[in-house]
Amino acid sequence: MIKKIITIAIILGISISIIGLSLFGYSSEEINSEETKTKVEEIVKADVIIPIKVSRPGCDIEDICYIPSNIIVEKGKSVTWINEDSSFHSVTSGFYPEPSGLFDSGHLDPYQSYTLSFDEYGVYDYFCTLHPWMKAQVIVE
Ligand SMILES: [Cu+2]
Repeated sequence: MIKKIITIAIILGISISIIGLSLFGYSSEEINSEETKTKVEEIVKADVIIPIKVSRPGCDIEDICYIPSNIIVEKGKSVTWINEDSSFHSVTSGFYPEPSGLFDSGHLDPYQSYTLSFDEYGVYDYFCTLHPWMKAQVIVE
């Protein structure tokens, strides 16, 4: 008889624990999703990406040293580049090795971005001062 009571008590205990755990689990999940909602994420919205591994020749074959390598923008709009590579790169107007002097980002650190607005129509060729094979264009329409 005592054994039966102990068994029932153990079963009851386990059931209560399971119910309690599931309730606790549910409520902590709720708190977590609230935290996620209030978390502020800072994302750089880039128009042109300098992808990984462009510091050695090869990206020029597929024209992917800057992605896209030809970006068309409306007059007055800006373009943002982001360096997603682990090496330094630049966004420098002109053709290697002669910068035209219109714009120059200087050496961009990994994950550094550079924004420029284009207020006049034209085709703007640019390149990377560190890697002669890296070249692309901004077309302002
Ligand atoms: Cu480069």
